[in-house]
Amino acid sequence: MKLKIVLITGATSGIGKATALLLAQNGHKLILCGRRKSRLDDLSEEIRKSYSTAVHTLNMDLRNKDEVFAAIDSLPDAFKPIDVLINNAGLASGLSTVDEGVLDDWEKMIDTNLKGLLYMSRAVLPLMPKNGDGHIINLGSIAGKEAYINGNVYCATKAAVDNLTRGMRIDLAKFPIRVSAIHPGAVETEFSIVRFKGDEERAKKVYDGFENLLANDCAEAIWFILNRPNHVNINELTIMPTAQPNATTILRK
Ligand code: NDP
Ligand code: 8X3
Repeated sequence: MKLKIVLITGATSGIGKATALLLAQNGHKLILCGRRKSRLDDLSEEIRKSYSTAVHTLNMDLRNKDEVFAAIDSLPDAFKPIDVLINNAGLASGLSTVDEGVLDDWEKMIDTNLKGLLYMSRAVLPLMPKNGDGHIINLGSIAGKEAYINGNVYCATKAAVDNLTRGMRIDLAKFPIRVSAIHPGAVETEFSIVRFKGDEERAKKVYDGFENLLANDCAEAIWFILNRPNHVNINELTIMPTAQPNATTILRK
């Protein structure tokens, strides 16, 4: 695969960070985004030292459209022709039935998982080359394919990402810009710590007694998608732990 400029949202942790490291190992030039500046600084330092790859960081909150557009506007010319956008940042906040739902949690999820993804895509698209190298990969979830108990709004945001991916693919085929999605099951990252608002003990229990996916399993799937020739688009990959045959079934020892 030719060397590309790749923007990854949510690169400070989990799947985004693993993807950044895998792409850096392979020489790609990276733009890394997230709210936690010290994490962005540490990761870019690690990448520069270990792989001598060019890295630029954008410290911003995806929920704030002015911040998103200003951040993209601030890119040095050398980072502007963004070939690949990985819309990875996202979160679940809380786990409760819809009748007891916390409005602030709903807004966080809708604003990050859906509106943030849209803002970033809209800001980046004018910069993407229209020569066949452009590619967007969205992070959906098995939660967007199947609803599960108490998942309501999180599942709805991921179902929206799933259908938005289909719409984007139709709209952008004319350039052509490829559009793909990955839909993982349970991956042990900071996801559950965030969902349970810092309760690490409760988060750990989500992954007890079975072999969950690792962030790197998702990074490798992204790598596979990106490495297809320009005439091949992987529309989507659903990636599950073997012990999790669907969203609601986990075989624990
Ligand atoms: P992590 O919590 O480890 O990482 C989430 C990333 O998103 C962080 O880098 C975080 O950065 C970033 N982020 C969250 N909110 C914002 C925001 N408002 N602005 C900018 N960045 C933000 O979780 P994962 O790596 O697991 O999650 C990555 C994606 O994968 C998400 O979209 C998630 O929904 C999806 N997914 C996860 C699964 C799992 O089981 N873990 C399964 C299926 C899908 P920071 O806090 O520094 O801003
Ligand atoms: C994250 C996976 O099943 O915990 O999207 O919602 S799940």
